[in-house]
Amino acid sequence: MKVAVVGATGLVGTKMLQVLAERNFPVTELLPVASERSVGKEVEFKGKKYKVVSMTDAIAAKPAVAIFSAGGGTSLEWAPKFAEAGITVIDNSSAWRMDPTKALVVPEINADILTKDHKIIANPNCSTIQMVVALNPLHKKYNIKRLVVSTYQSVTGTGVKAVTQLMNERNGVEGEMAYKYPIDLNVIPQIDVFLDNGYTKEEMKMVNETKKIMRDDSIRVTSTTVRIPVMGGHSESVNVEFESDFNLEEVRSLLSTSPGVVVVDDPANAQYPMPKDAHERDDVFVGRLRRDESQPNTLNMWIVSDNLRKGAATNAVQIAEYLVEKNLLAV
Ligand code: A2P
Ligand code: 11C
Repeated sequence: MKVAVVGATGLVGTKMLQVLAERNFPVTELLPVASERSVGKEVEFKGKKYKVVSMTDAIAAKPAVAIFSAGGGTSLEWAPKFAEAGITVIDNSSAWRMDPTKALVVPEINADILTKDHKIIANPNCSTIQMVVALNPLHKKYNIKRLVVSTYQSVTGTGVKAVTQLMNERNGVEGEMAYKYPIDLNVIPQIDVFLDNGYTKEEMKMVNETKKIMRDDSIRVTSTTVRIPVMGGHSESVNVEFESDFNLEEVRSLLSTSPGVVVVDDPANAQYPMPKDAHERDDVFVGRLRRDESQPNTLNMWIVSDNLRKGAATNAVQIAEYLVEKNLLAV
């Protein structure tokens, strides 16, 4: 199958290539796409070099699927052009996520909504994906009323520039700043721009995307998203209030048997999820499971995942795998 990866020279695009190769996605021809300035450059896939092509050439080659990770503006402009040519787009940007005509998919939760007519499919925000993978099995059992989430997000969520800023600061080298403030030895309680309601765009993504993916607008969500000097892997402290009471052992067992979830929760032996252990893993790691003793029916949990993998590339490739399995690709 012909596969286009748009944004193939970027941080997430490079991870897309790695994940496509690792999972042995049936790629017969790869079309790496990037901006005009990168056309002709080479990227590596399964030990072979491929030349970067332009958007127009990629559309003309009619891939079955195009996985986009080249920013919202690029997706808004180009995804419809691919879709018009019959190419199914899986888009990693925020451009289409809240469009009511577009599916926002985490395969473990709602891939069943996909049909052949979905030509632009949105991949959710990384911090949302890892949270809903862990929460959906609990929602099905106990009905979530309200979520209070605080995040601890890696600099890789911002891109190459932020990784460079952190390394420069660590090495005492002057350089371009991805953030307004130093990130090493610091914590920045702002991810993306502020909106009129005082929340950041990242915080509102967590609120809105969660309801859409879990197909339940009644879940109340409030979020504080924070950047920390960690190189890979987002962490989240989540306080979950259910409609009804829960059994902590049952919660543990539900999570342990849920696809994509690994429970690491052994306080006596100081075992809990940490970003350094989630690095290059596809799972969502859950620990610190305990009752919120301040009010009934409420659970505290700690959720960690590699933001570039399940938070971006792996989820997108899993969507593509589902489309192949269900024969939902047109070309
Ligand atoms: P390029 O390397 O040519 O700039 P990151 O988020 O890590 O910065 O990566 C962004 C990705 O999106 C890169 O592959 C980048 O290509 C690509 N990109 C940026 N603008 C465009 C565009 N207008 N058309 C196609 N690809 C683009
Ligand atoms: C971050 N979550 O960590 C962001 C990156 O909407 O896909 C991904 C932004 C998005 O900064």
